Amino acid sequence: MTLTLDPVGSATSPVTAPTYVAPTAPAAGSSRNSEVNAWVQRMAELTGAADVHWCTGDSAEWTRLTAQLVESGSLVRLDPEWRPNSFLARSDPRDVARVEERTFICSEREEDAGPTNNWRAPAEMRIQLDTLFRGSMRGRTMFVVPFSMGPIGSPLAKLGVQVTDSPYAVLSMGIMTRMGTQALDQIGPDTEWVPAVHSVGYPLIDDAGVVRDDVRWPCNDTKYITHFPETREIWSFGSGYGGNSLLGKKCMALRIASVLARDEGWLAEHMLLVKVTSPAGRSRVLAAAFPSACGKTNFAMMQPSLPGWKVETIGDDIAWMRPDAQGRLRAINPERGFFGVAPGTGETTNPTAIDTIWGNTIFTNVALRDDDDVWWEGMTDVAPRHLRDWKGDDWHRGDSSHAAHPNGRFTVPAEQCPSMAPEWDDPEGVVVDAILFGGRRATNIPLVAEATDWAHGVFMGATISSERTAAAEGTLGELRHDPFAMLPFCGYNMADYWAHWLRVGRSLAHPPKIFQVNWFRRGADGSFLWPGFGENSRVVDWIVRRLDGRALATWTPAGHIPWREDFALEGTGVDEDIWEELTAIDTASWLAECDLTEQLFDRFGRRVPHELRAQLASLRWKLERSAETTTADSAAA
Ligand code: O2Y
Ligand code: MN
Repeated sequence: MTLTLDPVGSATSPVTAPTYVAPTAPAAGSSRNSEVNAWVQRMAELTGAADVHWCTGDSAEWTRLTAQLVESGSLVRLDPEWRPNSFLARSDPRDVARVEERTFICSEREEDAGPTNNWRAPAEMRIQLDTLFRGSMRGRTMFVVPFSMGPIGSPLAKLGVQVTDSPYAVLSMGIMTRMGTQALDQIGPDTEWVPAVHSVGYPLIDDAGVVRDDVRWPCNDTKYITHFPETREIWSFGSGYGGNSLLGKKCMALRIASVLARDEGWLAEHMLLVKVTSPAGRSRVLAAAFPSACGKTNFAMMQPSLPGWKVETIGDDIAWMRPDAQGRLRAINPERGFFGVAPGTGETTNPTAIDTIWGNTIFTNVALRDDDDVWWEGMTDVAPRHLRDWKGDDWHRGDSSHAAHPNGRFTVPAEQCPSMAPEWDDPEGVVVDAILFGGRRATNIPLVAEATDWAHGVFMGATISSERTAAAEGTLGELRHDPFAMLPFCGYNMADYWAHWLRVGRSLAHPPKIFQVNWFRRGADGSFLWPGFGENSRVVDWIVRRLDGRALATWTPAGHIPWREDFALEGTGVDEDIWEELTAIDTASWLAECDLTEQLFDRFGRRVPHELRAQLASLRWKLERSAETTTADSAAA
């Protein structure tokens, strides 16, 4: 429904910001929570929006908005025979990804944001935001988007309300969250909810009242993605893209939720969730953290190569995990859709994702085929002869430029994924049996290692790292730490977050076992040692047998690693020599890495939990001892 505001004036009559006309009674579509209504009113006044639309999230709204965006040229309707109810969006080329350098945590004290977050004083940021948002929606509709992160009514779910002037964000939030009336109904007079303000920062009427035409992808060169952890608010300005504009995802479900989780005794994590079932029919749930662009969606939708195994998807990006009354960790996927990277997703790498995106999908920054379907690098082995690239320009097979942007995306409802586990939207969540931490490591980190206990597992999570793979990212090969794969997503001081993990572990009678995995180790010739993809089911097999106490392992300073004889290698081409390389713990390079870990810890000073300093000291001691033993052994030989 649409609230009435003063008219914004014609193109020739300059106007000041429109004045909000308060409805005399709560308008249909407004909230039972008076704070929500008052906040919506304040935001409409601040932004000068021409009107206010409370989103219902129903199919009529979807049909109306998509039709409007097709009409205005912001969306291309794909051929409904190939891809029913699906659309292509092409963003402004300056607005193609999350902007970490423009992402801020505005806690009262800088040390509470910690050295890995950009920090601004809340009062200072509020002044800046007030200036930016004042009049930022002039001439536009402000959409009110109520959303639930987690199944409606789940004890683990959290509610939010986003206001936005981007219909693309509305449609995407409708796919990625439980959005609209059903979420609004959950917000009673005393219900906790997170306000999230978003503007693309492209008003259609300027301060002087001069009107301008809209553009295909409005945005602003000035961008701010800001979070206020103490007051639990999100303010995002200037970008219409992904994590910058779908505020339920990274902003709410990770940055703000990590703070809520700290205060309430649970964990908000950048983790996929899968249910794995062995040939014997025993099911286990694994949560796994990998830094961005490490193939999380592929793992979440894995087709196991090991006969008899089944992997079912619960979530591909975010897990909320809470201790239950039995002292186990219970998890939900707070999202309702996938915002997956398109390039590299193909019939061979991820056939399940390809099946998922049959329709009802918004594609962003991928290429358009002449027959009005989509294409991207890696979708098929051979590119179509002619395409329109992600910018809408002519593209011919053999051209050196990318047809799709490397961060091109598909946004699709999770329920369309054929590998979804029936429990994926169970409001009670699922019990987590194991947690995996992975990075993209060419060296040092073995294929898989089991932590000796929770504190060792937290140490593994805190030291997740990847080598830089492109010179553009810095010195090639240099180690980049991404603790818990949460570096861009932790809403408070990362060292306090480690302490929180240790605290949660102590509160669990039946904690999940923790493992470190690495699919990306390379041999001396630079080639990958492990085939990855569906073959990762062999690692899953070993992990699950470890949970059952049925797999053999060798102790190393890095944790327990598999016995080759007890690891399902047949058919992989991984021989004894390759296995040695895949699992080698080289003392000298591990000791050198300990120095880098110390440097990481030193950035946080005295806030690093003593348990993690002790883990580092113990690792060094074990490495030095194992070096002495090896030297003594070879001397004896
Ligand atoms: O660039 C963006 O806005 C998307 S980033 C993203 C999207 C889905 C899942 N994970 C990520 C990420 O960066 O971790
Ligand atoms: Mn992610």
